Formats: sequence, structure tokens, C-alpha cells
Amino acid sequence: MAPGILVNKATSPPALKQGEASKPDLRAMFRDRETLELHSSGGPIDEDSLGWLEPTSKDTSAEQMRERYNRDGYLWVKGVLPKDDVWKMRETYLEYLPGLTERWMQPGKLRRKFGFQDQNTEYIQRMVAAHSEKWYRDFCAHPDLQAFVKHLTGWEDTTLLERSILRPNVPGGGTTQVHYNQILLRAGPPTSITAWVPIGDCAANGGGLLYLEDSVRVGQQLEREFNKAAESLTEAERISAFNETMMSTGYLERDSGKFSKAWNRRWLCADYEAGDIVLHNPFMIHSSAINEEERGVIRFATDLRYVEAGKPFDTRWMKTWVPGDGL
Ligand SMILES: O=C(O)CCC(=O)C(=O)O
Ligand SMILES: [Fe+2]
Repeated sequence: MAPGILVNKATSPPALKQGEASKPDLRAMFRDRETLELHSSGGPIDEDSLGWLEPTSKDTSAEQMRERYNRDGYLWVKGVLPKDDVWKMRETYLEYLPGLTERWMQPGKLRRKFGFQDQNTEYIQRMVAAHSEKWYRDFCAHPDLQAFVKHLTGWEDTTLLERSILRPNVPGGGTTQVHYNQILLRAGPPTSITAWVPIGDCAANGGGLLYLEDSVRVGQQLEREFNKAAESLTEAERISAFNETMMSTGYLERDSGKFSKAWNRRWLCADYEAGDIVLHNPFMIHSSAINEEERGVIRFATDLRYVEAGKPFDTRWMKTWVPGDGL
């Protein structure tokens, strides 16, 4: 077997939760890095378009971390959050939305594919309501997260933007298409930092976030072009991620593989573990691949935005997310 990595590390939680298909015979297998296959919603991502994110230890000096963040557009930091707090959050969510896999699936193609009705009102209501629950709010405001962002940035104080989205990506389900975040934060300067927080372990084929290598400059160039094309629009239209110069979804491309070829850059993936976070620049281009984890583990994550307290930012983000909120 080619050099691989053990998926089922001792620190992983033993039990799969309700709604997670179980294939115990595959749990302890080595996954072969050389044959990793990923697909975006638009098709396969070629092997030569894939690479690996560089991890950073949380004990690295703030200066060195800043250098890396500025150089790479991202900083994948190991073990920022206590693992137990992350697993607890996952468990609470899974208990809050109990049920079989079918109950986890949002309306759309996948539900239809499995022969379920293309509506799921209860799921939608509960998954939206979760964002206002105290346990989720407390998780987002975790003191270790805030402290880490302050340490990295040197900001005296940080403001956590209220809008964030819990994303449970079931195996074979939807993905996050190619984008950079400033598209959605245009009513403010590009000074926010995003923390992508996997809630549980997430293997590289488990639908975790992919980052386009060295793509801050690409995002900046695209944003300049979008702004130029939007010159004749009103200010309200210009700041919209869905204005006529953009794709109607607000994304850049559905086919991640095609996008990386067009820009001659690789998608960097990782085996994330509970407790890790990835901080990224508002122009850094990212997407997620289809969750193809062998054991059927749900890819679960949230993404938080921080700005320096007292500085201007996109105030549209100071509200709790609901579907179709225009951002
Ligand atoms: O979790 C995802 O799939 C999307 C996250 C994201 O777009 C972000 O962190 O900015
Ligand atoms: Fe994003």
C-alpha cells in the first residue's frame, strides 16, 4: 500500500450518530493519498489539480503565523478548540435534528434521487432555528476562538459578525461552489477574517473546504473586474453578490476542476480534525467537494467572520442567517 494516513485515529469519537450511515468494516482503513479522488458538483477534479494544505501548530509565534496567513491567504491551525467542546457541539446538533438520513436531507435533487418527497419543512425549520439556540451562540463565541483571533491579528478587540451558517453536508449531497467571501461582504472593506470550523473530524474526501492555492490575487483581480462591470449600477446593486455582473448564485463556478485548470492552480485539501480551524483572507478562493467519506460521516462545519472592533464593516451581516437573506 502506498503511503497513507490512518483515518480512524484513536482520538476520533467511536460512535456514528443517527443519520450517519455506518460501514464499520471500513473504519480503520488506510486511505491512500495518491489515489484521492474528489468531485465538485460540476464534475471530477483531476488528480494533478489537487494538493495538501500546510498545517500550523497553534504554538507558532504570532509573527510567523501572520507571515504565513499573508503569504498563503489561509492559516490551518491545529487544535485551537478543545476537542471535547467540538464533539459536544456536534452531538447536540445531531440530537436537535434527530432522525434517519432522509430527515437530514434538504429539499432538492438528492432527496428525489432517494425517492423522498422534494420538500422537508421540518428539516428546514429546525436547521434554521438551530442558529438561534444558546448552545450554538456559545460555540460561536467560544473564548478560545476569540482569543486566538486576537492573538493572530494583534487587534485589541474583535467583533464577531452575527451571520454564520451551520452546514451539515450529507454524503453525496450538495457542495459549496467556487467563491471568495468579499463578494458577500462588499458593503465593507476587505478586512474581515473568516474562521472555517469543522465540527468533528473531516477527512480529505469528506467534503471539507478546499482552498485554491495562491488565489488571493485571483480574487482581487476578479473583484476589480466585477466592480468595473458594475460601474453603471446603483450602489445597492453593486454590493449585491447576485447583481447582473455575477452568476445568479453569487458563485464563480460550479465546476471546481474546470476553475483550477483555468487559473492553473491546485485545490488544496486536508484531513481536518475536531478542534482545528482554518482562517482565510476575504479574497481567498474556496469551494467544497462532494462528501465521499467511506463511512458516510456527515461533514459538519460552521464559518465565522471577524472584524476589528470599532472599524467599518458590512453591517448587513449583523443578523441571524435565514435562507434567502440576500447575502
Ligand atoms: O463550509 C462550507 O462549505 C463553506 C464555508 C465558506 O464558504 C467559508 O468559510 O467562507
Ligand atoms: Fe466562503
